[in-house]
Amino acid sequence: MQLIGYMDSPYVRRVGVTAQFLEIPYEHRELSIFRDYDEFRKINPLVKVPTLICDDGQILVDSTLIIDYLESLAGGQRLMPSDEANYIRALNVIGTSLIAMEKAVQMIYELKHRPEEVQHQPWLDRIQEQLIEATTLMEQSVGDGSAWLFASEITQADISTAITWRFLQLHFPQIVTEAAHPGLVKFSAMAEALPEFQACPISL
Ligand SMILES: N[C@@H](CCC(=O)N[C@@H](CS)C(=O)NCC(=O)O)C(=O)O
Repeated sequence: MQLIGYMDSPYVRRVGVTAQFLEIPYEHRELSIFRDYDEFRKINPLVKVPTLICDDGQILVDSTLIIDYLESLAGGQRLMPSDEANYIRALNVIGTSLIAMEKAVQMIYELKHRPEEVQHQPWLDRIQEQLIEATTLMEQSVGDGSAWLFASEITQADISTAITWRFLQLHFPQIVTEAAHPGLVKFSAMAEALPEFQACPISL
């Protein structure tokens, strides 16, 4: 099984870290959707990361779907709370972090891949506002950041939140500041210290 994409993509990293927690081995292949476009296209014409090449050669995209598949490989072991109320809360937190990732990626594409003369400031303002709102919700979820969201067990909600914060700090530390998000700073440090996170370092 091959996981394609750099860990600088939060979507790739959440798949990588999840595979580590589930103890599912994979070969990691660093290909860029921009710099390696032609090579990537030959493997997956959708040119999206993460791309997972399964052992039977089938190709999967979308981090949430890939995680679903990994959990099936792990005998149905899920990094989710088992009781219903907490399960719904975990889905809510994961959804929020996925929106934060999406808005940050949209901002990067607007600012780095669209020429300045055709950038649309009202759209940028809107994405930035959504990003800030999502990060505020993430901060509220982690509280003071000293414990996992659902007591002792780490869940996908913790993984996705921590990965999102690290990604935001790489790209937008002036917009979503450490000073305004002390809980996330502490929470992220706790997560990044784990071997499963350290096995998926971000290479820039
Ligand atoms: N919903 C997808 C989003 C993945 C995504 O947008 N990845 C970005 C890189 S961070 C990408 O492939 N961009 C290239 C493109 O959209 O064409 C997921 O969860 O995997």
